[in-house]
Amino acid sequence: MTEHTTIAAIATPHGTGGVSIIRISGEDAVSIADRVFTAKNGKKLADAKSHTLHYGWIKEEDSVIDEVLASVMLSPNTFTRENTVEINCHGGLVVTERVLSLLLANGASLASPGEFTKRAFLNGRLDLSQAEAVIDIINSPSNLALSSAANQLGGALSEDINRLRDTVLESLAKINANLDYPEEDMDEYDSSELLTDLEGVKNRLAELLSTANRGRLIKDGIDTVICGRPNVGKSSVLNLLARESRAIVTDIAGTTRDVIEERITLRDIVLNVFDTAGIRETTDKIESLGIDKSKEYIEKAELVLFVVDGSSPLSDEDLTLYDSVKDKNVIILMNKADLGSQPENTLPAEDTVVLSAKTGEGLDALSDKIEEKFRLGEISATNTAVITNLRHKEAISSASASLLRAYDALASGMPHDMVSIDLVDCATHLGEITGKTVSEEIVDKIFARFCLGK
Ligand SMILES: Nc1nc2c(ncn2[C@@H]2O[C@H](COP(=O)(O)OP(=O)(O)OP(=O)(O)O)[C@@H](O)[C@H]2O)c(=O)[nH]1
Ligand SMILES: [Mg+2]
Repeated sequence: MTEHTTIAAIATPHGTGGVSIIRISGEDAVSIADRVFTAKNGKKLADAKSHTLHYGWIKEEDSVIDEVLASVMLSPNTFTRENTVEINCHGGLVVTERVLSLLLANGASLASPGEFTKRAFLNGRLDLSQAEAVIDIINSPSNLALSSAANQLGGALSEDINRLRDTVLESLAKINANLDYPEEDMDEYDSSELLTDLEGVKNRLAELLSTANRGRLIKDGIDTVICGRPNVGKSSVLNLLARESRAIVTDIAGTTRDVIEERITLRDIVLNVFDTAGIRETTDKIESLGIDKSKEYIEKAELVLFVVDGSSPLSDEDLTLYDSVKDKNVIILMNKADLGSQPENTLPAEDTVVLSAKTGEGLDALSDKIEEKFRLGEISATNTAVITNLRHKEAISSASASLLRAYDALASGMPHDMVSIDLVDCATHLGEITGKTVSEEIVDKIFARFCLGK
């Protein structure tokens, strides 16, 4: 499956900066670079040792385009496992584009999005889940998401999956050996032994699946709706979380009409926060449309921050509203704590955080409460594989279903040959994660989501 073209692309973001990097990968990377690069010491890059850095100029005919550093990294010890040259030029839009077009005019092809990483995968440098981790590292919204992606790039998930797949394949091989040579006096691979082998796989798959929901929240964020009566300080809470004046705040009830969305990071928790219109009976047409929207968003929320004005006694409206959200994942924010002590109330204390949107008091307690509700602490503590990718979750879920079928059939005394097909399915689904058993179409889809130059 090795590609023979040599590809080039700008690896740094489109814009101006100190330095831009143009990456070239493929058999002819060094010779193409030599056509446009003149070293100060007059030597050719073709004569350079691997992993060396060279100072010189990119020239078009005899005119200098830029003063650059070129690094030469020879196959196989590179990211793509191919010969690679990286040109560090000055970080201007025009100069970077000029260097790239010069390389394209001298024999390189423009890389498609993700093509460097795709080559790393095709050449066996990374498996598919590690390649996917590369894009997750780039897109990590928080430290927690980053460490889980780095863990995956390091091979934590692949090792786990390979080990499970090997166990399934070994069990299959033993079953087949018994079926193929029943007359040979081989050790009978009995059902209880088979069940024990598969039980370990079954339990680990269940464990991995149980991390998937939290994994998704780490990566994509928790959809969070701030709701409550008008004027209790919902928009002020949004502004506190966003650390900027994102929403209009006034002392007039009914200030927020439309839903305001903001992605925020609280410690390591990513929240997709929606500030909504305060809910009350109203004859104002615009406000009432806003209230309908509030209710729609509450319906879809994964977390509801229910705000009340903690400086005054709760109203019947507060309590009715709380009743309508109490079956969701709710945290009650007793806001305006700076205005004085909290009157007694009947809302569940274990779900309550005392907060002041004005002073920021209570923000730590809110972070603690969210971590506790979504059990995010366990993930940062364990450092083992966490399923953050929907494709992986689906594959594990299918593998687990096939395995369970095989396991249950064996446990109920079915003959071994009846379960082979489910075990083959299980191994195939596990192989989809690491790319051992995956279609070219899926591989193409995965890499198409990458950015240019990666
Ligand atoms: N002292 C104090 N005042 C607050 C606090 N939070 C909000 N306020 C004030 O309460 C009033 C209403 O704040 P908003 O954030 O606009 O309230 P809201 O819930 O978004 O209101 P609507 O959009 O109308 O539903 C404003 O005058 C804020 O300054 C707080 O923690 N302490
Ligand atoms: Mg508001």
